Amino acid sequence: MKFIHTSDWQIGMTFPGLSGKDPDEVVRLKNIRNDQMIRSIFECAKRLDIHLILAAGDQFEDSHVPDKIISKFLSVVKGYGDIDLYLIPGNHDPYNENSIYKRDVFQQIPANLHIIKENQMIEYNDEAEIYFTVLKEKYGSYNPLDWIESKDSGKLRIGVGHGSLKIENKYKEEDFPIDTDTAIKKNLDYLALGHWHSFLAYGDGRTFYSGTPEPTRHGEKASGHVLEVEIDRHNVSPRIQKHEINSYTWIDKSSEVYSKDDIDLLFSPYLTSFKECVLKLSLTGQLSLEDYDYLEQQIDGVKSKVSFLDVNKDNVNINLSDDDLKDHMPDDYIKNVYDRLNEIHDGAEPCPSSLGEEVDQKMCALKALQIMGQGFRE
Ligand SMILES: [Mn+2]
Repeated sequence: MKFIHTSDWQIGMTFPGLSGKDPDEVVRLKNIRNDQMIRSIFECAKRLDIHLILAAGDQFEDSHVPDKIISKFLSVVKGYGDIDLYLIPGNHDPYNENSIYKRDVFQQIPANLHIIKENQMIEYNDEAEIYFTVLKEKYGSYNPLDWIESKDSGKLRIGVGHGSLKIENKYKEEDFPIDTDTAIKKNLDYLALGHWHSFLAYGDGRTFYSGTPEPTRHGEKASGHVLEVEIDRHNVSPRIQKHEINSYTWIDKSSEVYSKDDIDLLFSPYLTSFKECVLKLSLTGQLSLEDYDYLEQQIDGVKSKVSFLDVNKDNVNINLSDDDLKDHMPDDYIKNVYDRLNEIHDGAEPCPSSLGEEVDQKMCALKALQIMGQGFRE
């Protein structure tokens, strides 16, 4: 038996963190999630000749997703009539009285879309028993898969659920904690989980998070794909293959810059037509006046190559040379201040005591040096 395991589509996400950015790019990012991402998942299934997709919750961001976006979703699903999509409500789209799935727009749905509204087992093609688990609220401190019986009929046994595996430091008590031995205790050959946005293969070899097919933020280390799952028969380990779906890459990188070479090395991957990228750079280091100007030029160059760019260069110090100081300020006074600040920053010289003990002296000196450097650039 073969199927696709996916979860956390979060259709209708609004990305408040990107407010203030280029509105056209924000619209593009949202549209890809609401349309292209869904098509890509079905196209992937079609290419692999798979006719079953199991979506493990949080297909929609919340119950306020506009009808227009839902209609689009329904028409995309309808376009792949020979591929069945079974979805369970997660904590973002729970099946409660205000559920998105109770809206009028969901009254008429394509025949290949199966929205599970109660915990239930469904026999699939006489070869598998699939246990679908439904969340009815946003938070819960119980294992949502507890209801599954562990009886053995000889058929493949698959669980679909939404919540947090009880791995130490990785879950919260109100986040639908799932005991790590659930798959084994319930005699499941495969447990398809949703809620965590990065891929995870648990050590039992049968419990998996697919992760979101399209990243939602920085820090999702292993998102952007769906899982192709193949199981020969009951009590035989599943074989898993990841397939890439994502359009956008979210990169959050910290880097040190001390020279033009460092700057070139840092920016070169993004200057060669690196589209659909949400790039965040945090820079530290020290640059000459000339190299700092070069850094700014390179940042401007990358801006037009990626979708979104955030560069924090507050911690890049401008290192003024003796010539810089001489050219701009023949008076020794500024040079003496500059040398003194450098000594404080390097720890060779104590800071004037009037600043008090609470003050981070090195940081103050660095800040002052940066202000001086900036002053020289203007
Ligand atoms: Mn969730």
